[in-house]
Amino acid sequence: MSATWWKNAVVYQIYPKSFKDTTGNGTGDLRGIIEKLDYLKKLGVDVIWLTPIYKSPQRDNGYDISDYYSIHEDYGTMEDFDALLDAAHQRGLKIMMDIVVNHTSTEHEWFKQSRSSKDNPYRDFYIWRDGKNGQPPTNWQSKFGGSAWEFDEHTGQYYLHLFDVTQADLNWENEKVREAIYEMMHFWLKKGVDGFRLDVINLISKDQQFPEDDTDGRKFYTDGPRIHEFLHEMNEKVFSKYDMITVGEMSSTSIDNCIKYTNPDREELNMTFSFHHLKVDYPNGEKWTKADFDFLALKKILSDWQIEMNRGGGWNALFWCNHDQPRVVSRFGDDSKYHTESAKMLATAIHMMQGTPYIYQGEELGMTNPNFDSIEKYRDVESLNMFHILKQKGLEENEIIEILKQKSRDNSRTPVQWNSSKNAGFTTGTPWIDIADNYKEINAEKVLQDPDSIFYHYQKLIQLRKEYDVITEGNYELLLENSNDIFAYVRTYGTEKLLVINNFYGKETKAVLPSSLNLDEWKSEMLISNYKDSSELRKEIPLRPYESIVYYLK
Ligand code: TEU
Repeated sequence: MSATWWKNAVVYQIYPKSFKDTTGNGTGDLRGIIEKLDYLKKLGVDVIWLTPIYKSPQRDNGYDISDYYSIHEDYGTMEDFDALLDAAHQRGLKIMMDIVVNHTSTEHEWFKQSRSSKDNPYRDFYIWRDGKNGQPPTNWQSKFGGSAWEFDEHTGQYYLHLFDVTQADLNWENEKVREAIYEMMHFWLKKGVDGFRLDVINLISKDQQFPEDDTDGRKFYTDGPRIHEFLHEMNEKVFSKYDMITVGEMSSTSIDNCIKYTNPDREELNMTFSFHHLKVDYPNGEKWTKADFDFLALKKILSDWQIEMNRGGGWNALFWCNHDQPRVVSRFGDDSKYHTESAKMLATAIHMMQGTPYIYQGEELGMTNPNFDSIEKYRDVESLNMFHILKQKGLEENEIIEILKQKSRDNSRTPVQWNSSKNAGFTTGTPWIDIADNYKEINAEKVLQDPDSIFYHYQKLIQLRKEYDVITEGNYELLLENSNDIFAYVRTYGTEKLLVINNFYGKETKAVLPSSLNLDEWKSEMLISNYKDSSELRKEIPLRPYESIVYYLK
């Protein structure tokens, strides 16, 4: 296997809490994942990324870790984990762990020690500062709303938490913290896990002046002063010792930094998730408002990342969805009238780009946002915080619910719809969060029986990636840049081309291809489409609602 096997691998993300419950406690578990490995094998993915399964009070569904060395009891035991790892490896599937080291839970032993006194040896494991005239040390804001500093009466200082108040930021300036984290990483790698997804890893280096500005402070810790040094050290001390895959989750980053993170010469990470393309429905940067997406901005952002990352020798992680984002078919497609067509179109649009694709559980079924219509149905800490903050700002409850229906992270956290039986076959108990009520129409049992389903479309896209080098290697060029409904691009690798044409809307349209493509000089073959009788390649291609076609040219 080549050292860069991850370049044509496909990753499947599992959010264990909502995947498959085998005990009837309403929460998914590791045994449930084992049950479904053959299903994933059938889909054709190579790697499974598990969101955090460590011991945790679950304030942020496991992104608040209280012990890196044990498994959260609802998910099972370390024996179950070992069994999962074995069962996955037997099938040639790799397992990627989610590593959360920007912060720990305040229930972590390190924090308990740290909080206990100013001279405790663990005090400097976290970021403690004095207040200013009874106010927090800086105006920095938590990503989940409110100040990023929490006053702790016991020692009269504030600690930093960029996320929930129970997620205290670790002090990466402290070498002992770094050593303790590397040791923990070795523990999991020695067990045999195959890779890491590193949570908000570009936030770990804070500007030690702790300055203020007129925004939320993010520029003082995003891609911070020592970040590349820390990642290089992590690579040297840990990653370089194993054949593994690493992906960094990058909050509000830049292309330049992502090139640095992923250009192999720098020895930091293999690839990065960046989120700019998923902010095209945040008007003026504001997430908490109801808005349509800006299609031209979406094309431009994806294209810039394709072109610039390639030019700089970096590598993208490709994705539409994860456990923090709404369901893609509800967001950029049409989850009612053109459910299947638009779900397949979106899959093609992202899978034919350069990078390593990630499929989020249920995406291959076309799962939708659940449209939860009362606050009691929401579970996510960010959604619940924002509900109160928006209410204080004077919004009516029903207006806020409309926003949450579009933006809440719970949209993608409802249980996987396995079949049409009670609770969608997810659990025999009471699910920890409601199941979307369309599970009788949208479920795994159904898609597996239908050769034209979204599932088999994903399966085909994965197979194509294994067969055609141009998908992994080809240069990217955007076509029809100003089209308001078509997203078309061409990939070129030596004497091969891939032409990818997607109608992003529910109206008929026509792609008029530029003469610079010299279509007469190529032989073309249609590789995949989401309609039975799509047009052959020609200068003008008629497109039906959400029609998506890929041609291979040689
Ligand atoms: O998310 C980091 C992050 O910045 C987001 O995608 C976040 O959900 C968004 O800004 C909220 O508006 C990661 C995890 O994926 C997320 O689930 C965790 O809550 C967060 O880190 C803290 O660990």
